[in-house]
Amino acid sequence: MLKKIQDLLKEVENFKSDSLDEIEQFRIKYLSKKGIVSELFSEFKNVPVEQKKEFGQMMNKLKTQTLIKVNQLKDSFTADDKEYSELDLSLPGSPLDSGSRHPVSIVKNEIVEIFSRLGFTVSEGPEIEDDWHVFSALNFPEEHPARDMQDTFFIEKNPDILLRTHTSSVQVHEMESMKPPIRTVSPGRVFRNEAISARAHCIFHQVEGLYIDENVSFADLKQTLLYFAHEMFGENTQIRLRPSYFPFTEPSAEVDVSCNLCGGKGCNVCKYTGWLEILGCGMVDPNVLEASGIDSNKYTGFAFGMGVERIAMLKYGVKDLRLYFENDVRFLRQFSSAF
Ligand code: 2U9
Repeated sequence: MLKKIQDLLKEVENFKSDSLDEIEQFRIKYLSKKGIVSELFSEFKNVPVEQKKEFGQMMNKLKTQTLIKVNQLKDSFTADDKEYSELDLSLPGSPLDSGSRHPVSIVKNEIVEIFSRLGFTVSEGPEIEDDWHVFSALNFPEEHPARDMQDTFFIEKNPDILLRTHTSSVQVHEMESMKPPIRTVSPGRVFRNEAISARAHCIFHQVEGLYIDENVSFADLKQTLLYFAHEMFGENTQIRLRPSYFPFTEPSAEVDVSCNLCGGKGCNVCKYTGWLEILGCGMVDPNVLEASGIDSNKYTGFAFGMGVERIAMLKYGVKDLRLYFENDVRFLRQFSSAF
């Protein structure tokens, strides 16, 4: 009996195969319920007492050596071979969940890209600001409602520190540290103390632009904005400027683009006016230039500002601003872009 086990151990040791089928047959021959190892174990009762110990040890050796051999031979196959042998090719593939940019980032990047083609640099700055950079340097009078707690988030312990309400503050830093010509856009997050609704949110994104040099005119502003409208909404887009008021620009205007859904005829998106408001703009008030140390007799400038969510709503036909902040992947995965 012991001699038989010795022979089987040799047979196991010498077994070689590069066929998965053959290896499986070998495993069944030795290790299955009715295989050689089980059959021999069932002989245990017939083994003389003085040989039982050695028989048990050799049988255990035979069993483990066979298992090791089978596993070694199976492991020697490449991952690909194994995959093919174990893969059910009739199963549907698992979907690849690739990420995509947030629609607000896509539109922000597109706006920045359009102005960079006109030579605008990109400037960024802090979201927590002081009163000077958000209000005083921008010609906001002391009693202006934006300075009110109802409209702006102030830091409780120091009313001079607040969350910026616009990215114009970044451009004040730029004017303080750079000499004209200055031609820059400032994208970023801004904060206003507003009740959240489909049309308003307490956090949103802006891109503001500033161009200061000698002889910068309102005509330069109009042509820059027309270029932007063509690039963003298509070359048949028209713009119109309506007089407005901002503390930091004089004269000031609000800018509409022709509604490209109805071609200007009127629809429910443009509320039957044929026009959609996209941004505000104007010539930088001389007080603003002087507050940052720029000679308003030598230099003039134009500025503009737009809400990114609003532009994205117009571009994608999104009806509710809150969708941008809910992070629902069913909404987010609808957007893809080169930007
Ligand atoms: C400096 C001086 C002037 C930036 C400007 C607007 C007009 C404007 C709004 C559009 C929608 C803000 O997001 S919104 O609520 N902005 O109408 N912004 S001019 O003027 C500046 C900027 C920087 C130094």
